[in-house]
Amino acid sequence: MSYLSEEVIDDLDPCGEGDCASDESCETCPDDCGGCNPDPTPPPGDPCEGVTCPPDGYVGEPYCKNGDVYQKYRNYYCENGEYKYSETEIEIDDCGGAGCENGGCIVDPCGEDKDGDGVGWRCDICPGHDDKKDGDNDGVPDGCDICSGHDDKKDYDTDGVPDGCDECPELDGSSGRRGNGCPCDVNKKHELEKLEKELRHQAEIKDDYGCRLLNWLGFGFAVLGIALAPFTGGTSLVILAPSIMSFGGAAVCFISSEYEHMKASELREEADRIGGLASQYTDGC
Ligand SMILES: [Ca+2]
Ligand SMILES: [Ca+2]
Ligand SMILES: [Ca+2]
Ligand SMILES: [Ca+2]
Repeated sequence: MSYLSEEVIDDLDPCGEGDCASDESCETCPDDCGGCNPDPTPPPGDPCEGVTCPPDGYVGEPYCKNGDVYQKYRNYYCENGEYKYSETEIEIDDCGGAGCENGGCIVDPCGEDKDGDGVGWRCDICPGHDDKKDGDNDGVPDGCDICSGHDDKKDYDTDGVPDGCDECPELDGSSGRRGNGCPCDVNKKHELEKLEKELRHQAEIKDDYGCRLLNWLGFGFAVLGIALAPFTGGTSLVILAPSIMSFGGAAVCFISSEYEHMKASELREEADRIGGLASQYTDGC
């Protein structure tokens, strides 16, 4: 704090004594403080003023690096009136371990492996199960085996039930409801059973001596009738017809011409085959 009045200070530090006091300036006391400078030189203009840099952005093609995808990013700036740029490397795609190829992540065409068996979901043979486990080695993974322990690809009657599990391996069971590979056709079953019965009946006739005799007699009379026909004007055939019917064609001893040529043993074999076929048709469907 000053205890002196301004007048006293002025007196002590008058302008012109050679010392530029704090209350003096180039304007108030050029003698002590020197003349004021002329107008200062205006600062130079900004050289970057008016310079327009291109927009920042990615340049060049993406490329692979460390298994991921990178691309250069260019930042523009102005220096001394000229635009310049710096480039940085930016990871634009994380390939997540799948690897990078030709500037892009390697994409598995099979897609993501959702069940963890090493096969992408689009290529899974058996989604939700391990495709590599195939105990019966038929190419169908255990989890999707239709007929475990057998070759699913063997399906003789192509009804979708593999031979190994098809109770009717030679009959298309796609119409059946039990899924056992057997068809559902009651009419067919009855038709076959009827045929089997007829075959066994015909075999019995063939074995029956009495019937054989009757049939031979009937045949003999028929031949005789035909032989006499020219002499009797055909009337003998008419006369003999009832006899032929009563002997050869009589009731239980009539052999259908359809089975005439077959032996009794052959008829029984055929009956067995037809019977087996009939038993394969599902009943009560
Ligand atoms: Ca899989
Ligand atoms: Ca299998
Ligand atoms: Ca089958
Ligand atoms: Ca079948």
